[in-house]
Amino acid sequence: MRKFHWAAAAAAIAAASVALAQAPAAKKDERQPVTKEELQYQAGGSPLAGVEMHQDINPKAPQMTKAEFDKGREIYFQRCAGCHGVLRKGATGKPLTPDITLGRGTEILKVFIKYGTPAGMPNWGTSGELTDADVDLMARYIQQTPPQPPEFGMAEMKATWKVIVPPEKRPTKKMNSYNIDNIFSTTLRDTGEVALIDGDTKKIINIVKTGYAVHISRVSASGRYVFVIGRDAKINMIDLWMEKPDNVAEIRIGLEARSVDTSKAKGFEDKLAIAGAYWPPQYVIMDGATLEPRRIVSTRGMTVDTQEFHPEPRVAAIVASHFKPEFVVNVKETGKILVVDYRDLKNLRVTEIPAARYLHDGGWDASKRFFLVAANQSNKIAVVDAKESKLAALVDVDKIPHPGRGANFVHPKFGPVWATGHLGSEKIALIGTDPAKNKQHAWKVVQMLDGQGGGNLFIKTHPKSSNLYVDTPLNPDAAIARSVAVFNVKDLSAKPKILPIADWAGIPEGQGRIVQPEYNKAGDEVWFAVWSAMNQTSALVVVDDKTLKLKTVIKDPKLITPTGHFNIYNTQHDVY
Ligand code: DHE
Repeated sequence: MRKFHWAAAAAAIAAASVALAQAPAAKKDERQPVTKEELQYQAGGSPLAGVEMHQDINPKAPQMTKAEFDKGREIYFQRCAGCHGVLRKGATGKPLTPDITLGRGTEILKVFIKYGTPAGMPNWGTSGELTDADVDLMARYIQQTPPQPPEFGMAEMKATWKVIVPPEKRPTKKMNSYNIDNIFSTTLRDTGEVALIDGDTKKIINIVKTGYAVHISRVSASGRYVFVIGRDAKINMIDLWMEKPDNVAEIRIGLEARSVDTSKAKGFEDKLAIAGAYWPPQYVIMDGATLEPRRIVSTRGMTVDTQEFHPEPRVAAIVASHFKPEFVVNVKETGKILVVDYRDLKNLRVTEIPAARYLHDGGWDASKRFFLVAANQSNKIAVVDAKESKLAALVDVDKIPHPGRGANFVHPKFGPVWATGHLGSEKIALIGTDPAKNKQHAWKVVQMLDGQGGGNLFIKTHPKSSNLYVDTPLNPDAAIARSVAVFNVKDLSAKPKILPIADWAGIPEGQGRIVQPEYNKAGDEVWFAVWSAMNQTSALVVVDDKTLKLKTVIKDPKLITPTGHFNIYNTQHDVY
């Protein structure tokens, strides 16, 4: 559906190009072309589609009724905002602010929207996703002044904050017989729920109601609480000590979000929680027992390289340091890493570390001193030294690194390494992480492995295992998206073994992408989600790590659209 129809588009593009050449010159665009895999990843729906926004009438823009404007806004936030930004300032996609779009005019914009471009803009019209009327509407919509979604401050947060079971009414000891360390919190993306699954018996313990399209689960320092954040910025706090683990508190910290974590430093265990928002661009520190919001900090500010003001720098990954009472907050569009010392929330001390654009996801090295995060538009990995609170290195890798939390193991030749896969290529980069004993290899790509193809999202190993699993859910080839590659970290010259996970689960061809390898606590089995559409069968597949053979398939009508799954012990201790 995202094929570029050259024959049909050639004449229109030629005409548009002439007109573009005559249009006022836009700033030089140094972004790399968008790959199919990246596009599929970025162009997810935003909860902002349903938010009422003010229509500012610009007499120079083509007229639109309120109904047309609202429809344009809805389509924009469902399909375009992920790449072009909430305020249309540009991110993976080009900026679409009126100073640019008014110069292009409706007819040229219609060509780009209908036919797409070789640089990665989808052919929304010829793919059948937008009608000609919608294309015309969107061409007019993007010439209007971008409407700004509302802010979300303390009053709005407090209005959504609920302590369902106050701390004094919670159990004083574990009230169930589950082996809590081996529970998995599995995202059921399209139903707004997580499934808590007993990793020992593979039975569902509870399906817990959460926000819309949960993104991640994180675990408190004690291992008792699970914090889940939805795309709609709703956080749910689940108590695993209850007879049937369930929600004890919830809050919304904005209108759109992806990241949450809790304080892990000695003396601060379970004391605080933190979440980062995509909109408004801010992070909030909360009470770790009740989610009461305590301190909100905006991330609006200057970009790391050109030092221009950015009005909507989204908060990407957040991790809690195990070393110091600090959170590491990664700000996407400014390319800055904020190290937030949480000892004194009133006189908050934030160290701003320059990295590169656009920071996305990452994880700790095996010693947990260094945090490695993808700067995906710069094809770099930024390394933060959490002990010194400063940048240790910027490492060049391949196209669009996407580590998830990455994978740590000891390379037979180069010592401790951390690995990342890539969205834009088949490469897996192994980076040396031991400046003390293997200085010559530290912060260098010591080896590149060849996986099955681009479209990798997650990669995983375990200290007790010699296998490295690499998924490829966004690869356009169904056979690759439905399988995973397994490397033997003791012999990296050998080709990877390919495990046909979706076939093993009996999921019909054309359905099911394999997402996120995750180990059980013992490190002897690996779980995968087979992610199908909402009206199709999905599954979780458990593989024996020693034999690489199928161990169990977990299927249940309630397991709808599983994506991420998080083992309690491994998430609590950052084991990966
Ligand atoms: Fe994610 C992690 C953002 C699309 C599943 N995702 C993250 C993190 C960020 C992020 C910032 C790191 C959080 C942290 O560590 O604190 N993800 C985004 C997006 O902006 C993007 C590109 C588009 C969107 O609109 O959301 C996006 N992500 C996806 C998907 O399409 C996935 C596969 C399915 C889904 O649920 O939408 C997906 N993202 C995940 C998962 C993690 C994640 C499972 C956690 C990985 C881990 O091991 O910790």
